[in-house]
This record gives sequence, C-alpha cells and structure tokens, in this order.
Amino acid sequence: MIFNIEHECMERGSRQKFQLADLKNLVEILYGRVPFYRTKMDALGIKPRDIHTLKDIEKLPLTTKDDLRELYPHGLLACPKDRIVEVHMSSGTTGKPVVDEYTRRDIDIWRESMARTMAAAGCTRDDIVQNCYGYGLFTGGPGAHYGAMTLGAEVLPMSSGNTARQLMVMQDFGSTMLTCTPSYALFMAEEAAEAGIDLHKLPIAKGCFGAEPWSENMRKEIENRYGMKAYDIYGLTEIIGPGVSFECEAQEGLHINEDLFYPEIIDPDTGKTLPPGEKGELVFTTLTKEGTPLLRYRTRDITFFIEEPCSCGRTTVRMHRLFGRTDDMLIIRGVNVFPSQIEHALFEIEGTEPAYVIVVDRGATHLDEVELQVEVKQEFFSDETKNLESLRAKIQNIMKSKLQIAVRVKLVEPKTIERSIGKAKRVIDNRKI
Ligand code: DLL
Repeated sequence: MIFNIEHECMERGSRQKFQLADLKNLVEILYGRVPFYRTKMDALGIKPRDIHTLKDIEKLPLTTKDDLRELYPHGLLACPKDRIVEVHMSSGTTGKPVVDEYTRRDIDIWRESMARTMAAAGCTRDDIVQNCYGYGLFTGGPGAHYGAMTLGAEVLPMSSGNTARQLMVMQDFGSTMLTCTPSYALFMAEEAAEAGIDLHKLPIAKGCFGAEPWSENMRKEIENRYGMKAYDIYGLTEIIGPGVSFECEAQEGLHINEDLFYPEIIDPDTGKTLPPGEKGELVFTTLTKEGTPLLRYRTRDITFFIEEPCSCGRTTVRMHRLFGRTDDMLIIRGVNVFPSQIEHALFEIEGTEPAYVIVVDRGATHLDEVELQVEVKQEFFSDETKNLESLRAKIQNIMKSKLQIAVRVKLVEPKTIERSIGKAKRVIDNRKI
C-alpha cells in the first residue's frame, strides 16, 4: 500500500520544485543559526542567495561524522533548545556518540517516513507488529513504533532480547509482522526450531529488517524459516533513524523519501558528485528538519541510484541495497571486499548455517590473512571427517573464484558463534592499521 500517494507518486519536476524551495530555506536557516555552517560556507565564499538550482547543492559544504562528534552534544542545534522533545544517539566503537535532537515537527516527519516504510511492506491497522528493535537511545525501536502507530496497527513494544519471551508473545498474541535486525530474526528462528515451534503455522507473514548489512541469501533464509516476506529498510540516526528509504513489493531497490531527505552519491575519495547510476558514497541533506538539520551528510554507506520508474507507481528515486560502508570495506592484499559479499557467497553453499565471523590478521609474513569461521550443520561433525574436509575446500574455492581472496576456513559446530540481539558483529580486524 502507498501511504502518501500525493508525495510518493508526485511527478518528478514538481517534487524538484518543492525540494529546491526547502533547500533554500534550510541553507538560510543554517547560515543564520548554526556557526559551524556559517564558517564553512564563508570559507567557501558561498552565501544562501547563491543557491538557485538543485545542482547548486554541490557548492555547499559536506558534513562528516567527525564534525558531529566534535560538535557533541548541542553544536548543531538550529532551533531554540526548548523546542526539542526527544533525543537519540548512536555510538560507534570509539569517540563521542552522534546526536539527533527532534522537535515535534521532526517527530512528525519521522512518523510519516516510517508509515510510508511499513505501509510499503503491507502493514495496516489489522496488523499486530512485534517490534524487537531496541528501545532507548537507538532509533530502531521508537522509529518502528511510530510507524506502526501512525498506520493504526497494534504494537507490541518488545525491544530486543529475551528470546523465549519473544516467542511466547509471538504465539500467544498472534503477531503478524516482525521488526528487528535481520540477524536477530534468524536467531529467533533458530531458537524457535530448538523449542519445537513451527513458525510456518503462526500468523507472522511479513517483516521490516535493517540497521545492518544483509545479503539477498540472508533474506531468503529468513523468508523460508518464517514463511514470510522480508523487506529491507534503511536509515541512520543522524538523518532521522529508520525510514530514510525502504523496499516496496517489487523489491528492486529501496525508495528514498527524497522529498524529506535529499540524496546524492559522491566519490568517497574526491568528494565530487557522481553521475546517476555510478556507485559511491551516499550523502543526505535533511530538507525539512528543524532540530539538528544536516547539510550534505556523508553516510559512509556505499550504493548507487536506480532512476528508472518502479512498477509500484512511486516516483521516488531508489537506491540499490547497501554494498557496505566505506569503513567496513576490507582490503585483503589489495582486493576490496565487503563482508556482505562474503555472506552472499557463503549462503549459496549447502551445509553452512547462517552464522559466520571474518577474522583478519597479519601473519609472520606481514601479509593479510583471513580466517572465515563458519558454523556448519551438526551432521557434518557426526559424519566422516572427509565430508568436513570437502566442505572446507569447497568454501575456500568459492571465495577464491567469486571474490578473488584466499581464506582459511574454520568450520565450527552450531551455536558456537556469538548471536546478536541487535547489530551483528561480523568482522574482527586484528591488523593494527
Ligand atoms: O541503524 C537506523 C535503523 C534502525 C535502520 C532500524 C533500519 C532499521 P544507526 O544505528 O545510526 O541507525 O546506524 C546507521 O546502519 O549508516 C548503515 O551503515 C547501517 N544500516 C542501516 N540500515 C541498513 C540496511 C540505524 N538496511 C547505519 N542495510 C547506516 C545495510 C544498514 N546497512
């Protein structure tokens, strides 16, 4: 279902007129109220009156995660402090967290974005949404909660964890829709199987999954285990949280809510805008936010735009599902690989379980070495060792032929790799670089 036909299906030229008006307004506000942006624009010799077309956005400064960390906690506030009604943060492994401060209107923008996102996955007032994204400073829980409520669905605000209770509630309340990270969805499915619960017999029929990279084969795995349709949803704290882009029933890329979040793709090395269709770093400008609006924010996420019209009728530009982040791309002896490519290749192989860790190290030779730890089905351990050996060789050969990397494969028994209730940690990089 399309939640907001007027905006989502607007003729492109008309949408661009609104985008330009919003951009001009935003630049005016940021120049007037946020010293960080005024200084940056002055250094570039650009004034708000220099913005005449959408293309002029390229003259404006980019914003980075480091800028946000330096301006922690309130340095990017663009409205009086007493208008803020909610705050979220995301913390990386190091440094200060990045902060998003929302006014009432910003929360309305978020509700709208998430209502569009969940409606596209088929959520209606008849649904019972089991929301297992974490509640708290993380945006996942509240974002899906706002979206489901806006659509009139019933929300079970479970948050993440306590899997036995999740499964009990799923059965007793007849949840029809699941929202959580893809890795947690799989973990719950494993626990269900262990507890003898047949998920196919439950009413759960669809889910919105995101917050971490996942492959097409991981989608199939979730769909098969639950007997559901699984949708990819994308977003980040700095821009709004989940709801920046989402899949429709066609599942051929994620529609960007571009009337709210203006997207660009740049070359991550030069910062220059790339032509449509080229792969690069995704950048967003929050066109209508009031609390902490951002100009040309570098997400570090890698994708490309799909400009062709979608069969669903929405006219918004789509982004290909993420390939990964510039900061988790592994360079193994000069070959660039994203963990999601390793995952995709791995899941094609019969006998592996959807749990793996990639450990990168530098050995005595100072060359990069990759160990891929993969869980395999229990029967392999009870069978003859030659089966384990041939599976190990098969994985090694596939990694070599598909990704051009040499890996050492360590096959481990089911349930040995740590499970995650939120974002899974797939890579351990022990190289001190
Ligand atoms: O993860 C917001 C979110 C919550 C999105 C729930 C979807 C569902 P952060 O914690 O700030 O916010 O992390 C944002 O997570 O820049 C991506 O690198 C990654 N990410 C988010 N969605 C996807 C996705 C939330 N669908 C960062 N596929 C982003 C791949 C994703 N990576």
